[in-house]
Amino acid sequence: TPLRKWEDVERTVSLAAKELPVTDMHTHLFSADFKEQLLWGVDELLIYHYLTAEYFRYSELSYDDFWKYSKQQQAELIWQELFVKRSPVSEAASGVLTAFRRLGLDTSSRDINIYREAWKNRTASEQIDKVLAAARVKEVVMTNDPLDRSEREVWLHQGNTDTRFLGALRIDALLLNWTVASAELAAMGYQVEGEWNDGVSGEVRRFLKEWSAKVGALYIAASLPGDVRFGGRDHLTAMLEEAVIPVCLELGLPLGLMIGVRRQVNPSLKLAGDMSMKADLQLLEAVAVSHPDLQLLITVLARENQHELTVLSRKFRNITLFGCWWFLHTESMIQELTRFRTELLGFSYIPQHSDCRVLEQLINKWEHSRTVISEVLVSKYKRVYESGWLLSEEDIVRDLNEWFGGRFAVVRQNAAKTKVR
Ligand code: REL
Ligand code: ZN
Repeated sequence: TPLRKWEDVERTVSLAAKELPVTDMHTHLFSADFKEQLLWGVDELLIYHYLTAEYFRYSELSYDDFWKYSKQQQAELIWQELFVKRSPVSEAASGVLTAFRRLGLDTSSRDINIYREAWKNRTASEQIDKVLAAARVKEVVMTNDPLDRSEREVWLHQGNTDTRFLGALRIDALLLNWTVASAELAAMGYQVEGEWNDGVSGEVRRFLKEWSAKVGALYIAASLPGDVRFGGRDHLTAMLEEAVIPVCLELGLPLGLMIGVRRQVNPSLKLAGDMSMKADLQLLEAVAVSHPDLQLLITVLARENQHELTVLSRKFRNITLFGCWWFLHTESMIQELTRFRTELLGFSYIPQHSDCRVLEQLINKWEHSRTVISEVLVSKYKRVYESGWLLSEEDIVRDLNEWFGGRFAVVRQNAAKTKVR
């Protein structure tokens, strides 16, 4: 039934955007099977690398001294600097409060121990249930790197038993650090020593197939710096052409590329020391045009590349852009990006992923994003409504579902068409 009153359209959108379940297609979270690799709780929230970086804007402590402290002590220092000495207004700091509040904590206290106390007796599994329910996240895609020994151990034993957590095979080292990757592959029993040749690429393909199966990968992915190019006689091109792309096509999996990170501009900041850089989208264009059957899930980190990527997506139906990544995951950037992406692509993209590293962040990252997505959609519907087009609740739910998981599923279905049985 059509909603005749504009107020009803507005209300329906805002309710549906709040309530509809989402698939979070890129996170750094793990299921409880991964034990301490699943980060959750008050101290982990506070030492999130986004907040560590903000802490050093104020603190005069040396980096070395900070890193010598325990996680609890680091969390206390950050709490003091970012929540007590001044108000927590940044995206990352205010996000902590959103998560606390939605999980039922009384956020009027400035005493960190009150918050710690509240979750003291929780188990990881209980917290996962509470968080997924509060965030209305139905599926969480992990980032799975078999070259990481502690993660590999889990996969070699019980693996992941929680069906709400899904796998994605991460291959940064294969593309960017072959010295390290080949040593690790050799340690796992793959014959990759010596020159790059057909035998070596065959072994890499075997690794990719075996481990995609083991982690139940929905896609294969990597983050790349902005200056890598495709098509020359370099390692990255050979790895993509001879191993990664053929395996994606054979298994029917999309390739995810996250482009535009400059790692470790300040190594003293550790995980917080990475920077964004403007990317040369030649790589993406060249891969898209030479492999029309390969589905590409793409996000770029530089704001300067956003318009170009959106336009490029219109040219290639095998490119699906996703998310407002990292430094773009802020209220104003999500607003800007979602607005013009919708203007150029309608519903044919994935507006957001969370990139969470700490479980409870699913709540704030999705709540803040849902609000912006809802505002943008309302403003776009407004024009349609004023042209006399009537929207029903079913239309609204259908449209939002396409953004909240439908598009991601379509990309995977399209990728599966090349699967060799
Ligand atoms: O997947 C990636 O490469 C990045 O998202 C991460 O490296 C980054 O540290 C993450 O926490 C950003 O949100
Ligand atoms: Zn990430």
